[in-house]
Amino acid sequence: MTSITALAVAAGTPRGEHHGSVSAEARCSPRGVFTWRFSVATAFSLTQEQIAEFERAGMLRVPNFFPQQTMSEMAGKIWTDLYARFGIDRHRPDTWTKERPAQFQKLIRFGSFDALGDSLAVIADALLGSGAWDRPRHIGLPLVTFPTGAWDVLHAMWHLDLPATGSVGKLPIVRAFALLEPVRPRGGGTCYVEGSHRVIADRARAASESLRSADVKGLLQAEEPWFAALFSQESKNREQRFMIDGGLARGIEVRVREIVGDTGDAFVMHPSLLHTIAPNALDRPRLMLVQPLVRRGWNQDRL
Ligand SMILES: O=C(O)CCC(=O)C(=O)O
Repeated sequence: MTSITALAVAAGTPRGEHHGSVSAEARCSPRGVFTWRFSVATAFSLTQEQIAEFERAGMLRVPNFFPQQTMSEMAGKIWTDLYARFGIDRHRPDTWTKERPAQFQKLIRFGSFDALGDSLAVIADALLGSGAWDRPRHIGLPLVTFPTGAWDVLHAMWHLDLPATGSVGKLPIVRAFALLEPVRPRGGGTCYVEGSHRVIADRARAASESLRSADVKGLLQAEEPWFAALFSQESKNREQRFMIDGGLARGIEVRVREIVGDTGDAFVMHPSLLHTIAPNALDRPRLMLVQPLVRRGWNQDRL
């Protein structure tokens, strides 16, 4: 299991509450490289319970972490962009003609989500170590899913963000999600297999090598009946079986969960956690941002 306890202690951040963004300025240089200035040091550290939860599940929800006003302004920018590019109108579901709009580079390069920088720095300090991470070149990739119809636990597109190792050393990255609007069950929130990062680390240790997504899926399919069933289109009663019953793999409890929460919630994900896109069976779009936070020296182009 990857231990982050030492990292959080090493971060040396005073224990206290994070109250969202303080005034941080981000500027975009002509080459598109952001430089940030932080005017207020933010006091935040994870509690022992939060650290234990991150280690156990591979995902940590921090409720009400990002400021509501910032979330609402960023959601507004995405809606404006969707209207300009596709004629998608926030108030007219008949115009929601793209299920998963993408290509938000213009918004990102324009710095539309840079106000998240201060809060993200707090997460990176707590999980990667104070100052031990590289400032992202650009901040915030929108994840938007309009209603797609029926919901189920998908059998396909499960993946890891990075090749997994058996190392219990330092995390190379974490991935942070920001909820710009509430995300309700079956509403398109990313699905993940709670505990899978520990199964995969254990398997990578046995293999004595790092394992890419495809390797991991092949090994789990061959060796672990619960994962073999998850990856099979033939498996029925998927919600009951994978989300309610859960299962065991290499002696570790595993279960599919959705990212579900309220506006301003942060979710932080371990890089070896198996996850996938999800359908959206509700009548509102899923609006989130995702941002990898990268340990200093790690090549960001590998993400
Ligand atoms: O929820 C989504 O759209 C998928 C997110 C994802 O797979 C990722 O960020 O790697």
